[in-house]
Amino acid sequence: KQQKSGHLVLVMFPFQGHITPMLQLATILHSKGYTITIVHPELNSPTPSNHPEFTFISIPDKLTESEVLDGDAANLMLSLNKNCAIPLQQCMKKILHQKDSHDHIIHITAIIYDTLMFCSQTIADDLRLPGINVRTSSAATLLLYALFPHLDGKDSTLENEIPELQSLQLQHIRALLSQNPTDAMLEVRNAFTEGVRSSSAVIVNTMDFLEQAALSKIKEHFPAPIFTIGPLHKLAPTICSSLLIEDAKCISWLNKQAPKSVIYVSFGSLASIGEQELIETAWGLANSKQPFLWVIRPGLVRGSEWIESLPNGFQEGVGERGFIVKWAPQKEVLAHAAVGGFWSHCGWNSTIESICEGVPILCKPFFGDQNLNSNYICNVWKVGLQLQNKLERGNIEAAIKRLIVDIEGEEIRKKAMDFKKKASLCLQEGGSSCCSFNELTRHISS
Ligand code: BUP
Repeated sequence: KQQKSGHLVLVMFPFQGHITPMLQLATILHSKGYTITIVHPELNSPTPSNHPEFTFISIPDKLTESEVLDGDAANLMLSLNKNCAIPLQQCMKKILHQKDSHDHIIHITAIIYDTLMFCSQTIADDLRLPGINVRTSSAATLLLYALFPHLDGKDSTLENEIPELQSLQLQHIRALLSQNPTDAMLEVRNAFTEGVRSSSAVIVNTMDFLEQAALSKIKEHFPAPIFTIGPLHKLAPTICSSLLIEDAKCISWLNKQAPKSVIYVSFGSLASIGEQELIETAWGLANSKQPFLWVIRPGLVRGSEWIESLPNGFQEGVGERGFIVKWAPQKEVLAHAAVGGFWSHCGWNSTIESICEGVPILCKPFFGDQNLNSNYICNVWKVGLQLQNKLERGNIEAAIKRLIVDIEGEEIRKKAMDFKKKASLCLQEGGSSCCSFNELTRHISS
């Protein structure tokens, strides 16, 4: 049934860290009276029966198994956008020719698309519809995209030449840069920045107080209004869109642990480690003597189905002190009083979920924007510390003690708790995200 505010078509990028925030955004917009249609590629399709309030339309993505699994993110994004462009356009045209139960033509008020589904902006332009770009990563990452053309192949002296970089600290984002970016990388970057430049608005899942400096710089590079409406997971807390089943037994285990004693370990939905790194992590956790909750996702350990490569004697040695799950109810875990620290890969969702609960972070970034997020966590916001060097049991044991037991960890926790308060203020009436959300709905209706 068409609701009074308008009809929004949301286009999803099919990976965990993108599906969840998009569904959260859909839920919030629906609660404001919008009719929601979600268009998604076939890969990792969400479960429509969990959301009877939305219409779901699946489009063929023609991705091959090797494209999905070979790990080249830029090529995957290009294929996905190339393969989905025509089906997406046909789908939009079909929606525009439909009639509702009162025989009225269905209008589309705006196409709201994940920044990585950049083909959507061209389709919105062709159909003369507003295209709204959704960023599920930080504002700093967006700023970086504006700066990439000045950065590739350059050295750190540029930090002094380009003032924007002072807040980004070039030496910490080196992993995001490339001396020889591939053609695919350059094409993807251009498509991202073009998408943001031509969109009618940009939604960023962040909070003003976290990224004030980057946000004001972004405005100099991109003309579209930016709406900072995070943290989305707090605005739509009931959304569960996990591709794997959450293991709720870990909450009963957490209930038995002392306050702020547990280190929660999760490397997100995509990162992988080698067998030796798994062994070092296992002994580092065991030797720390702290209780730990560890997500070992199927696929986390390269060449291993699940936990068969855990070292002999490890599970017997840690006994009840350690709990391993395939997938955790992460937001509930981070909000639990027993959790004292989060050893994280620093994906953006995990970063803000931790900040919102005041949980200090032990950072071990793997790729992409995780390096930039880790730099912000440790050096700018000071709500975490970096796991130095490689995954080695001695480093791990020492870092966990620094975070959970030492006075240094106490200071970081105070800062993290302060951020928790600030994050909750953003969502209250008159708070920055609340105001930004109201402005967004005015923008959509204008
Ligand atoms: Br693992 C795990 N339970 O056990 P990020 C993750 N999550 O709910 P990404 C669980 O997945 P990139 C688990 O709460 C977060 O919302 C977690 O998103 C949830 O990292 C999401 O943190 C993971 O953005 O990589 O998607 O792994 O850095 O590419 O975003």
